[in-house]
Amino acid sequence: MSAVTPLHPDHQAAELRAWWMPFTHNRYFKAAPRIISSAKGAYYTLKDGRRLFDCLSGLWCSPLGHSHPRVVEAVQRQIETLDFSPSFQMGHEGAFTLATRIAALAGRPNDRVFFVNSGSEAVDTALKIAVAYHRQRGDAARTRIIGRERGYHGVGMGGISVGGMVANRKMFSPLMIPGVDHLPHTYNPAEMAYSKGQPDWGLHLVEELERIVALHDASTIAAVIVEPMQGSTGVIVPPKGYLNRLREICTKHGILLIFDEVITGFGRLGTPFGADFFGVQPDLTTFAKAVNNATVPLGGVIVRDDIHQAFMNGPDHMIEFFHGYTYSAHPLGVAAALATMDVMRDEKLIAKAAELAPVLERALHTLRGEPHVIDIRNLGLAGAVELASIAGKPGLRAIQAFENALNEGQMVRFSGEILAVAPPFISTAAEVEAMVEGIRRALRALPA
Ligand code: PXG
Repeated sequence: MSAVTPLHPDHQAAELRAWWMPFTHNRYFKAAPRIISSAKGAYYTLKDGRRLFDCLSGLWCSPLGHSHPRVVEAVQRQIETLDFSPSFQMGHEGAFTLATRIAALAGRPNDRVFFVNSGSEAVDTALKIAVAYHRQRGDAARTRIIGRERGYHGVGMGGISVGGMVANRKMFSPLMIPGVDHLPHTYNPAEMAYSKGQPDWGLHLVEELERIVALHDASTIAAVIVEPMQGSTGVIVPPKGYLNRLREICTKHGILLIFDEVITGFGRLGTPFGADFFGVQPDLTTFAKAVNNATVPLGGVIVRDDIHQAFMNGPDHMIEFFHGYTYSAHPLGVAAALATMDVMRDEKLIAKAAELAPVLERALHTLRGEPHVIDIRNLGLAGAVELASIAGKPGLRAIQAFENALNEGQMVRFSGEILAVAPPFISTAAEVEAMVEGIRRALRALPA
């Protein structure tokens, strides 16, 4: 007797066999594949001809829509001029320009930017900088990192360790970095269901950091890492005052505060960074995704100047930080980022996201009372609709809603029982409203 699930005939189709798809129900997908063939602006076209509105801006990463002509042109020009440039012991001008512009956009013109190729690498890099910084200062016992339940910080060994999504952790427990603890998540539907924007309830939960500090002693803690708004776990919005208080507690104990802004960076909340939205400055900021509209993989870490300075000692000819990637500051990624930032500035797209945010909030909350809906949350140009599970089949309801939405021309994101939306900044108000009406019909078409 074999414990292996027999292959559905389609799984054996030569063209679908080899790619083991990431974060995907591979067997389910390959039984009924959904193949994207092209994208332009806010719409995808599938191989079967269907045209779909891009409700999540790719995977939260393409706020300009797809193939923006200025980004396309910049990448084309770059590939003809300098397709690759080593960034170990050499540099190219675009990377210096981009670092300067990102620090300026963040309102931190004196700070430094370290480039990587993904959000996961940005997180692992930030954790390394945090621990190494304390060591550089002679405070080498500060090694612990505090994450948060339901946090998502990518899939590197550091990221899954500080992250708080159980499925991403349970199979890999022996690989976790030691000395990590977690704050409780702040989601409590009994207290905050259907909140618009930041919930009034939950500020007290931040005091758990004091308890964790008392348990381990501040002298052992290097950093706290949180997403200003938890994105992947379904738009979990921080309670009013939570991040301000988190900042206070970290400062009081000499603990670095890392904001993982892979989703909230570059305009998603209608401000350049989440830090601007909440009026709370972290010490380190990770970014990726929207920095270059996801045209070419690129991410990075913004580092407070004095943290960088702590590494600048020893002989000048010595490497100060033994870290980096072959593709750090890849010229194509950099060119795409410079063009993306130009477009955001010239088309005032961050202000556009801020203008669309109330349109999304109003429309999304009209789904209250639709079949199986148990909560609706929103912040900036992002929102989530949570559905009640089918008894004994967790996750299936959201898949069905996702498939129904595809039939309505809407490509939403689902995860667990949550539908998430974060439309492109170039969307019109009418498109945002049409997206919500498509979701409404998708919900009404669900089995009882
Ligand atoms: N940090 C945060 C806050 C993220 O949201 C990562 C790190 C990792 O980034 P990379 O580039 O390594 O994937 C992320 C990624 C979703 C979804 O549907 C979210 C992410 C990625 C894919 C899908 O919510 N976030």
